[in-house]
Amino acid sequence: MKSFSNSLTSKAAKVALIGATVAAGLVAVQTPAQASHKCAHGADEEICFFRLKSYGGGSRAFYNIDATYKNDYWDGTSATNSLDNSITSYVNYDNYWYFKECRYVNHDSCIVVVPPNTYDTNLAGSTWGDGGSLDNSFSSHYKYDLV
Ligand SMILES: [Ca+2]
Ligand SMILES: [Ca+2]
Repeated sequence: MKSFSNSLTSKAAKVALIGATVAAGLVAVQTPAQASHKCAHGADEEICFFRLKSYGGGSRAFYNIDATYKNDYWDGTSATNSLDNSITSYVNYDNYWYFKECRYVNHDSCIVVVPPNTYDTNLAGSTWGDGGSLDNSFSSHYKYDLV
């Protein structure tokens, strides 16, 4: 009886181990290296960010929610110059979706609402609630509709 019991315990342990491995694999799949793509400058369903005012410097766009700009790079060409804390202008080309910009990564302090078909040519002209400039401060964003 003792060996039978040990056998069951061993099987249960193996199943638990496999479950943990599968769970770890799913987490890895859900965190892509970067979610951004080349800005199409007018494509529907995307928000396009720019490094300098008036849509200057590098650009980069998103279709979906993004938890950190630290792994998104201007024009996808540099592995050292990320969008994090370096966005100065933007255009939301989508006709339906709202974006909400966050001051920090992982959707912390998301205050700036970007309605469909809106833009800002120079974020240096706007501030967060505490007076800090919006310029070079965006770090992540949500995407949502009003329903
Ligand atoms: Ca990202
Ligand atoms: Ca920031």
